[in-house]
Amino acid sequence: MTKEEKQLWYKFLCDYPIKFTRQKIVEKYILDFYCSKAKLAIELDGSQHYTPEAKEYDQKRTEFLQSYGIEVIRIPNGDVNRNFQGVCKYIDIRIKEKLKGKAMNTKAIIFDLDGVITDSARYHFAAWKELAGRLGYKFDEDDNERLKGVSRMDSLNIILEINGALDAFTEAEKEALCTEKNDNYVNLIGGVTPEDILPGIAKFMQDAKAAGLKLAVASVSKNAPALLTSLGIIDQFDYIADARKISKSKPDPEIFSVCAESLGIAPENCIGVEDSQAGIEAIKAAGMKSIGINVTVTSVTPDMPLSSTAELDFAKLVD
Ligand code: B16
Ligand code: MG
Repeated sequence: MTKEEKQLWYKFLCDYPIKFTRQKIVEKYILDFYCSKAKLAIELDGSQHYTPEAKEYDQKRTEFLQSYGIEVIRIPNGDVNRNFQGVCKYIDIRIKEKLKGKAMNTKAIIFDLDGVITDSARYHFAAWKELAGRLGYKFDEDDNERLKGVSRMDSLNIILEINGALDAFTEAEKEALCTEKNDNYVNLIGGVTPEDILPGIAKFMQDAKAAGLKLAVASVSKNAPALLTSLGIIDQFDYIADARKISKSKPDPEIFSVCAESLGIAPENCIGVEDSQAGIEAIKAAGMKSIGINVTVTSVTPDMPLSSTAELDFAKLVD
């Protein structure tokens, strides 16, 4: 292999979401590149591999590895030189085929938005706090935990309930209070840019897409499309739930179920990512696996609890 080829391979294999090992030893053989998750070996063949003796040797070696359940892909050096991108694409396709139905049960990742993709949860809190302050109501961070994943009107009702004021306003007045909170919120998120995507999210999305998974957003926020546009990632998703058409707040599974149905993927093949207890309950009720991001209240434990989005690692899902 030339130095340039080595660099190209290094770049491809480093960037690839599923891990490869170089010079993997399997009994008496050394494999050029090996992906243990897919049980796939990549062998790079120079001209010395094309003599009848070498071909026979390689054939025996392939059969031996097959007896270990390892598939061997042989790539002539000439192909690497002529069309390296094509070779990478081919390896990618073979890996996906190998993982399909085996390790990769997951076919879609469904993301909550506020508190998962970006830290807009703190803006929701600030906007409600401003309204509560004007009304002379108590509202602190603990109270705010109950609002995560909950629709605008349901959130207002929780604040009113906390303050013994459930009957203090007519429906029209409550609508006006919700509008006031939303105006505060829209103002606060006005300066959001791609820089506000939480750590680890972009890489996790990129790796999932590279492995052929579908991505969706299950946010009950009516501001979700605007926020995703400001973050510059709205085009990355295969489906974005329309909060205006969702009639039940999390913990009801409706929004996650709608995402799975719209993607045409069974719930058991979906993973939901959430930062709220209501969201984790919704994911579980929808029959999906859950990743919890710093979920502090725990009536239902996430299948994979993480303390921040920076810990998201796509390779850990492929097991
Ligand atoms: P909006 P998520 C939810 O978004 C928030 O967690 C929740 O605090 C908010 O009240 C709700 O969206 C409605 O948002 O007022 O913008 O329509 O966590 O489901 O992404
Ligand atoms: Mg959330």
